Amino acid sequence: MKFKKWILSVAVVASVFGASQSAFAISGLADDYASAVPFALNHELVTFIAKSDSDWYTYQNNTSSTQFVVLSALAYQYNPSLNVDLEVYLKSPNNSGLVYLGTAADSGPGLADVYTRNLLPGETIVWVVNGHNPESDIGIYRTSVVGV
Ligand SMILES: [Ca+2]
Ligand SMILES: [Ca+2]
Repeated sequence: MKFKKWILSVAVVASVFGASQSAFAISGLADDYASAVPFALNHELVTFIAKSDSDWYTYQNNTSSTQFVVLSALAYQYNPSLNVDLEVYLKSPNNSGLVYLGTAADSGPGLADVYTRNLLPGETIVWVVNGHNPESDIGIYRTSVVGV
């Protein structure tokens, strides 16, 4: 069941975006939680990871229902020389601290790292995109949060 859901998630990530939004950031933007970029559901961003860079993003479930969300990060246009990783945290409504949830399994260069979770009403999921090798994984990537 869990595996099936994961397969579904990947299919959704692959199909949901007709036209992606584009914004080219530079190192120094969204480098920590305080400057994290807030996402709406079913939003994708194309941006740049610099040397030793990390980019922080957040999505809050503002609805009254639990949402199953799929986070992903991958090299733009499947560039096989770029491997980005996805680290995930949770902020609950009555706790200001971040709880580390885990790092998505590494799919390797050019491929999507995917993380899924049921997000309760009010919860905020926080994800960080890093170069797999911070010294050499530099380039354009895409990241998204999709509700299934
Ligand atoms: Ca950054
Ligand atoms: Ca990776």
